[in-house]
Amino acid sequence: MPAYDDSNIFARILRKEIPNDTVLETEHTLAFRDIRPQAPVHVLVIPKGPYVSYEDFAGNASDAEIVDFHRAVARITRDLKLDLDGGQGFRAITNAGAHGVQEVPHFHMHILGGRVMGRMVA
Ligand code: DGP
Repeated sequence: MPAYDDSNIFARILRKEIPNDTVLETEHTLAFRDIRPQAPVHVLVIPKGPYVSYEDFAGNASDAEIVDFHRAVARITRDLKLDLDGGQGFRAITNAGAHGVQEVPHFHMHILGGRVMGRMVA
């Protein structure tokens, strides 16, 4: 696992050095609109802790951080009417490392919705 580099753009957002369009903030999690949206709804959900990628977060974060993160994802899908009760669904993805084409080395989940997604292709 590469060392966490706190100069990345999401670390700067967490330090409030640059602005963001916040959707939800909880004790351990921040969610905000993607600056280059790929769908009518495109939200990034990040833990406040310094985790590089999904397996870093899932393997090393506390239970409280992991639960808080996933509850935040669920709440956002409900609040933005993407869930299967109030809406028509969504896609949640995370990119890791060079093969995953991860641009920002702070773990994040993309929540995409508001249109029919393309079929998943490698
Ligand atoms: P990924 O390839 O999974 O690392 O996606 C990184 C995403 O982060 C990409 O969709 C664009 C978004 N992004 C990059 N810089 C900023 C920023 O300064 N603000 C916001 N809101 N999003 C950003």
